[in-house]
Amino acid sequence: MEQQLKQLELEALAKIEAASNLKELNEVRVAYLGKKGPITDLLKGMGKLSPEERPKMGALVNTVREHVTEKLETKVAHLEEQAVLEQLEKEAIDVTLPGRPVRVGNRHPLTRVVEEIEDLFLSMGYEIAEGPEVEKDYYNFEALNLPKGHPARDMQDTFYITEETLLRTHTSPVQARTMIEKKGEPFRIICPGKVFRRDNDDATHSHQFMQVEGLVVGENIRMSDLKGTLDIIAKKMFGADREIRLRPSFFPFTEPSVEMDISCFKCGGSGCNVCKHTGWIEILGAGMVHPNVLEMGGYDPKKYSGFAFGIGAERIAMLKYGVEDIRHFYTNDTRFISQFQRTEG
Ligand code: FA5
Repeated sequence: MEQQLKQLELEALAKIEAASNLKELNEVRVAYLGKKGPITDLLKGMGKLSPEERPKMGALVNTVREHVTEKLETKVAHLEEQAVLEQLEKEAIDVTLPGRPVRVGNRHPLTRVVEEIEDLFLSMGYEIAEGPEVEKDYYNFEALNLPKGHPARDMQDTFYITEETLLRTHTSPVQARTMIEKKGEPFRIICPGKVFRRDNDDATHSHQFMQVEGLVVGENIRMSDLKGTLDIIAKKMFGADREIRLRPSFFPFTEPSVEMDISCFKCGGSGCNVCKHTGWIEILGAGMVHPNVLEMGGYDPKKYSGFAFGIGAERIAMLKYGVEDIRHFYTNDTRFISQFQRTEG
């Protein structure tokens, strides 16, 4: 029996050695140490041995079982480690491979135009002002010399929330608000922001669009100051060789009022489809602040004067980037927006 046990141990150890995976090892475990295995059989046969032999054989069986178990466990640990190493090898990351490109967004062309205008005016000592998009009728119209029932209100119909509250039709209410806030002190501001009108949407009109308002109030502010400032805007936005032209116009809050054209940047003034063969393109409304508006804002029109302008940001962006339909700005089609990536300047 002792001989038989030694033989079994050698066999089992050899099979463990030869096993090349966990499945084979498990088969060896079941075959030799399992309930139906030869070692268990031997233990069962112990009853037939003489009482003197029994403890010796019992100890021997246990030693064999321990050897086999130990060897099995060592081999299992080895195979598991092997498996982890193989997996690591297989899944190794090649850090020298080029990375997957990350899609980087870019600024919307309208944001870019507004920021360009802001930078220009900040560099000239202007402050940036803000005002509410849901505005009082008083600031949007009345404080701008447009009392209730004034016919010029028809030019800017809007969305009313109540009789007295509306979506602002232009950024000009910020003129009235800033004058009250500044309490008679001279100032220079620009105010970019969203405005709303009950206009039908088409290629050049939208019910919501952006304006940038400008307002300077102080002593001795003259029409020539306005003209010089507008000239700087035109050259900054459309190139150093742009000429400007002021045409008489009408706004109830400025007197005199003008509309500014720039010489066509495409044809240089000789006439093309961009300028509708006139050589000039209209880009903004402006004028000297009306004395009534100054007075309502708390400034003495005999001492103070001022100029103001209102730029349509979409109009500038359309001209600058050659966009033929204003609706492209609002549909959030990334194919449109991503075209402006390379013009970053
Ligand atoms: C005004 O809104 C005046 N507040 C501008 C102003 C300010 C004049 C200060 C004097 C002093 P107007 O209604 O012309 O003016 O609009 C100004 C600009 O907004 C236009 O030149 C145009 O570029 C743009 N605009 C007007 N309506 C629309 C619209 N429906 N969609 C897109 N842009 C528009």
